Amino acid sequence: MRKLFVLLASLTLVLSATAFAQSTLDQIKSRGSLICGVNGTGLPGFAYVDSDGNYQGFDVDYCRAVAAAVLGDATKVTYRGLSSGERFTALQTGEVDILIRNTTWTSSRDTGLGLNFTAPTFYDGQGFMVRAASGIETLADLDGTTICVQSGTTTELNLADVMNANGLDYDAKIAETSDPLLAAYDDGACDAYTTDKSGLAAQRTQLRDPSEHVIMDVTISKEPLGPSVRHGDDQFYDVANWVVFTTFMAEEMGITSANVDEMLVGSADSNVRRLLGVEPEKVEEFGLSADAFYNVIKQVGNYAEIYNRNLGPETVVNIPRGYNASYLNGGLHYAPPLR
Ligand SMILES: N[C@@H](CCC(=O)N[C@@H](CS)C(=O)NCC(=O)O)C(=O)O
Repeated sequence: MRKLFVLLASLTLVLSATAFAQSTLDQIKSRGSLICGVNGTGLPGFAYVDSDGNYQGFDVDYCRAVAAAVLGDATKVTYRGLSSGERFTALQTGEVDILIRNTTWTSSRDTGLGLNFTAPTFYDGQGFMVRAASGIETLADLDGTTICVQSGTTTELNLADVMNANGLDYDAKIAETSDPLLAAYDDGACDAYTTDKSGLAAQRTQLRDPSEHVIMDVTISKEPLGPSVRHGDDQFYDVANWVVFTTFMAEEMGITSANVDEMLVGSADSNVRRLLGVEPEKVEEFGLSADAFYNVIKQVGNYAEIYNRNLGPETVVNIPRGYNASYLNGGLHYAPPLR
């Protein structure tokens, strides 16, 4: 009996060690779904649950794109809604495979927190929202005001730096999640509300009367937002990074979800043929099937499609592309060669 117990215990150990040793990419494949950490409060345009109970948004589309590449099916995603404070622990402990949650790439998140960020999917910067009637226009006008700011974010740190550097006084009204802060701002408890400008555009739509509020023409930081994975997850990191590059490349090459099938059979351009897996080697080198990046474009689209669907002029958030244009149009998105 005792021997049987020891045998069972060692078997369990070996099995769990094997499970642990399995790379994230293999775990996703054997599980048949990607566990993606997204914004849990709901951020219009980026990650929110629609009236049918489905997750939607720009960040959500990148979860779907990674699932399309790894599993051949953009719907094979299990979403975990996370607050700012929860997000890094969720990734570190393996509760999620990847974090795609309006998260800024910073050095200490690379080093101390042990994350690896892919190329940014959205170049942002921190700004302020105020009541149009307040007359507040410049940073100096914020002297002596009360500012609503969320803890556990780069937002809180940048605000302190910039106000101190400019000798400006302020009272910070702080909360761990954004809902109560936004409500406090809407009720007049703060003169200004600060976060990433994309977050301002998204959250302004949730105020009682959005037209009474303006986003100031002031940007106090760089906030490159994008997906991140754990240190040591090199193969999955490469996959996630090149899924992002696939969306850039497809836009650069004029490949869309609508014409990708024509391109698949009709293109003589070897860059297109490699990306779509007609010449399979380069895609297969990632440990993916040859049609992995084709699936990203077919099922989710190129960067412009993803951007316009979620953040473009036809949407409630409507953020001009600015730095988020392709380098071909003067923006910062640029993919290295797939070869
Ligand atoms: N990009 C910044 C800020 C990210 C952030 O958490 N923004 C807020 C305001 S848009 C948010 O998502 N809040 C939702 C919540 O946690 O309640 C960071 O990575 O620290």
